[in-house]
Amino acid sequence: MSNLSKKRYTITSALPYANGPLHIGHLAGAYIPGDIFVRFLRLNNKDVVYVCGSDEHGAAITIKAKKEGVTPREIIDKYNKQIKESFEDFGISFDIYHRTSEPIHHELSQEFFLNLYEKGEFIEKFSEQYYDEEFQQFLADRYITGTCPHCQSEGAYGDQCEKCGTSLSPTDLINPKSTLSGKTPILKETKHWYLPLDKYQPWLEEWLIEGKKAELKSNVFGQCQSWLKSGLQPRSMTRDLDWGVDVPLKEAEGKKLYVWLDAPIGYISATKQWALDQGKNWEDYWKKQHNPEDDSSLIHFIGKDNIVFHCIIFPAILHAHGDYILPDNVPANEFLNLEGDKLSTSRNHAVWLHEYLEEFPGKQDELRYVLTSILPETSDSEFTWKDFQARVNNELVAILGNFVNRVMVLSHKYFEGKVLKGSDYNTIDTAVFDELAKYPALIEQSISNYRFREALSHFMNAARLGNKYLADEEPWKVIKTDEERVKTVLNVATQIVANLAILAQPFLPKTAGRLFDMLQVPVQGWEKAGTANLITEGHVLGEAQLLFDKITDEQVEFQLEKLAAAKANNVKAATQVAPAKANISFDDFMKLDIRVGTILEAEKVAKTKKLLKLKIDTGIDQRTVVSGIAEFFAPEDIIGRQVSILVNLEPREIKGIQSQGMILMAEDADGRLDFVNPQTAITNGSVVR
Ligand code: B3M
Ligand code: ZN
Repeated sequence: MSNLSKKRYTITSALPYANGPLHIGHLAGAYIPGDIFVRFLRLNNKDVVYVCGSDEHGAAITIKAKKEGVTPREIIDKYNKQIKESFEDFGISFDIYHRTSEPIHHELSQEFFLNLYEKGEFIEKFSEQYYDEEFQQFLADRYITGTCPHCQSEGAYGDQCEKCGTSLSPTDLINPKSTLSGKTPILKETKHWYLPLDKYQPWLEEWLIEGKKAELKSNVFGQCQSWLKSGLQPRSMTRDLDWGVDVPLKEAEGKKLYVWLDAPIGYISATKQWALDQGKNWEDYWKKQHNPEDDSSLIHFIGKDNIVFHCIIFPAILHAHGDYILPDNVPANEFLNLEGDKLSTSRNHAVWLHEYLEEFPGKQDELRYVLTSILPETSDSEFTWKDFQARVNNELVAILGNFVNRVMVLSHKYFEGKVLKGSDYNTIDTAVFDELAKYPALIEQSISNYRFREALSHFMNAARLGNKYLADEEPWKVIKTDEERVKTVLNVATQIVANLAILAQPFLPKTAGRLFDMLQVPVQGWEKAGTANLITEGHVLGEAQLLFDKITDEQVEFQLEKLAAAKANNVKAATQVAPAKANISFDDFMKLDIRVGTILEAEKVAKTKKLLKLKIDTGIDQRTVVSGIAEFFAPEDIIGRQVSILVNLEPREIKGIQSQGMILMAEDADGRLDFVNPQTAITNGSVVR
């Protein structure tokens, strides 16, 4: 119980990047564990705030925007909405789901930066950084790719090689290329503000390694230890980017805060907003001065790829600031795999939450149950649809659902839904109650140690206890000879159902609600769990409803086919190339007049999704061309680009605009477009042949 001895809890789950929908890997990493924990705390009348929100800065967002040819703002608005709705529908019980693009967050992040700046905590360093001359932009780590110096594989990023996992800095890459222009970037001097993590190393060793050895999960402790062993380096807290929180210094114009500086501060700004909305004081949940007796606990639920940020960098920032409490624990999970393969957004190898919710309406608890049973708590684990089906059918339906249903149906059949008491409890009954009384403490012990799989299996054992009791006592047979005994058996069984309703709340909130509803009793807190008289004699039960139904083979097949189709699509996209057309004569070819031109102006054509109206300097003249590229390129991003343009195509009217020529584009099997342009700047009007 030691972990749960605090009065107040500030609980966070990682802020998902608003650059794509949620999948089951996210749920199993940071959200289901956080939600179980929080629901448990609330049941125990703790003062809890559970915060989350979208992480809306960083290269994750701008790269996605580039890919979709829209602005970062459009990306974050789209995915924030989708993610928020999925969480709500699924039943993750955040007190607030906030956004790091909100002004209150920008202000607080800047305040943090200035606080550290004024204390002289930062080291200012000039460094050479890769710069894309064509795009006139410094390149964030993720905007540079090249060959990994360790494993020699292509396509490693400036911060990490995803093939061998090595963390890199951009200058480590062999043959670096800008992902913006595709060209080799140059090194250019720039100034940045570094957090001297090396300076905090001794403090971290004491606070984290010595102080938390006993509490941290072994996978978390191991990672922290190896980070510290290899020696911490100063890390830049600012970036040359055009999307993010402005660095609040005159001399840093155009620079932004490092996303991993502002994102965890998002937990605090979310709390601030929540407190404003609820008439609470946010400082109670975050500030040392408000917790003189150390009565607030801060706990971060995350996936394993975020450990260093939550265990080392963010605590170092909080420590340097000085006013804030530090995390008590960071129960990070490992990764969840799917059908024998890594979950992958880009390969569409995933179970998307919004799709699940549509395809299995009302079955939130089924997914919660299965994911909780297989949480990657200490090592990676795997989700398969067959296993999903088996766990739902053999456990939820056959044990929990079956037990509850029999109790309800028999009570109605024999006693019109009345809970009665016949003959006295016999030794079997009292043994069952004794057994039942153990579960609340068992579950509490597991939850307080972040062992949610184990906690759930205790809960299911309580359901098994009920199921077995009913099977052994056979009220459907005894009714013929001893009605008084049947009254008692169903009374005992109903008390078990009421206990299950309480115990189910952290794990299966929807089901718990339905149980209370069926029993026609008000929702009860944890303190009542384990007791034998939750339902008084004479109480009338509500209608019996089926809690769960079976997952069919067809449903499993459908899901497997979907995954197979995604796989086939990837293969097709990788290999599908249109066959060559019939030969033409050289003279025919020479009829085409293709020139290099520069895009001078670009704007969306009103009421169309695909069209941009471009003004092109062709060297010969300046002319208007309508081009179907709006889904891939934002107008402001392509001004100044050189393109190839067919200048002697007959003018055509498109949406009321005279289009004089055609921009040449490369198109892949998925319909993705890219410009066909010269690799170095060349005079407009140059002939392409
Ligand atoms: N958005 C990274 C991720 O989704 C990041 C977490 C931020 S938590 C402050 O993996
Ligand atoms: Zn590598």
